[in-house]
Amino acid sequence: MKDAKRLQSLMLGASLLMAGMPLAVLADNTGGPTVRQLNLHPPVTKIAEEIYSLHNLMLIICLVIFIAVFAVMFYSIIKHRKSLGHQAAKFHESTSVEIAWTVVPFLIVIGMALPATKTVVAMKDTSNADITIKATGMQWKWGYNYLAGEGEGINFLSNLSTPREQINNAEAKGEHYLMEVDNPVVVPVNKKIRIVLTANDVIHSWMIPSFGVKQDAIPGFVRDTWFKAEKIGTYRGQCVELCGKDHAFMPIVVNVVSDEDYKTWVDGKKKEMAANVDDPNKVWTIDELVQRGEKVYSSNCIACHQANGKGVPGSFAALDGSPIVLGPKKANIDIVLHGKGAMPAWQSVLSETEIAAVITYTRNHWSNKAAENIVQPADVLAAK
Ligand code: HEC
Ligand SMILES: [Cu+2]
Repeated sequence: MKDAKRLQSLMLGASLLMAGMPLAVLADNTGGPTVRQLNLHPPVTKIAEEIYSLHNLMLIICLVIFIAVFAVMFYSIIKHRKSLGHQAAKFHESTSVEIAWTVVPFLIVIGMALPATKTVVAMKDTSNADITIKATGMQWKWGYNYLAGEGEGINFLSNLSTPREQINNAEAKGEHYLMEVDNPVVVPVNKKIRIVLTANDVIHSWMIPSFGVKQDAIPGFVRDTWFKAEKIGTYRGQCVELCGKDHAFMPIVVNVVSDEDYKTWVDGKKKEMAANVDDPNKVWTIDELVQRGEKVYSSNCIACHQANGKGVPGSFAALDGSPIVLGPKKANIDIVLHGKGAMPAWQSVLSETEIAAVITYTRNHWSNKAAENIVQPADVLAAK
């Protein structure tokens, strides 16, 4: 009885020590990994908090078992050693020992599983969300569609914004190296956000450590998860399923803002989208298309086909000198719209104008001079 009391206070002391320490160390960190980081990220959701205390609890239980088992073992070895003249007890089968070593681990496992199950069940409860956002994993970026709740209809692509010079060591690395994007997800604080996940090509995974959220995005399946951030700030994560060559280059950034800031962002984003809607019947000049196409190319195609249009031999086809790019425009439009093998389909990702622009660009850039050198949005619309 006395021993049990002592054990209890030991555990309490240890857990207090562990709970207080890491948060102070990581106080300035808002998501990305830090140099020599030792502990989990500071939690900003209830679930992340529960995961954190479960982690500490399990660690303490393991530590106590470790100490107890080794204490008994060393005590037995030393106390009963041969040099003391100890005689081995000669018995076979002991019902009481067998019951003890079955019941005690069983109780320990139950004691660990009960609180863990409670948290896992809460993690899966995506009902009654205030806002639903679809996140689509793509090689190598994330697409976001606000499906329901305030901001419904907003959609955008979120690309790595770290400059290539930093990646190639031509420039000093920035503060959020490889953990920054051009278009972060924005959500209001203290609202339940449901994230619906899928993927376009291979399996990706969406993770924000501070939210306690990690869910695979699987092509052809729809999975969901949720979070309710309780603190305004910028939180960062990464794709955590090895998804190919640029797996390290598809970070996730979520800005948690106040209700008013969220309203302002929604208004701004809607205006921006309205201004960007392209009329597919507009007739463009070749210069306009090439100019626009260059931007589309560098944010969507460059990872595979490369800046020099030579692709990666054996993996990604060259566009410079490609018979498809130089041939009739119909086949070129088809492959960009519908994809082929490892080449993604772009019809639901890019607008008709963007597709027409990027095709026109590839037909007139590098050494390419296609006979049918211009593709209009109307051509793309007709091919859909
Ligand atoms: C994830 C890598 C990837 C991305 C991103 C990508 N492509 Fe491709 N692309 C490929 C692969 C692989 C092929 C070869 C497909 C095949 O023939 O099986 C290909 C083939 C092509 C072809 C046909 C070339 C030929 O000679 O076979 C064109 C045209 C093309 N891509 C245009 C584009 C454009 C335009 C974009 C950007 C909007 C783009 N691709 C983005 C991987 C990619
Ligand atoms: Cu990925």
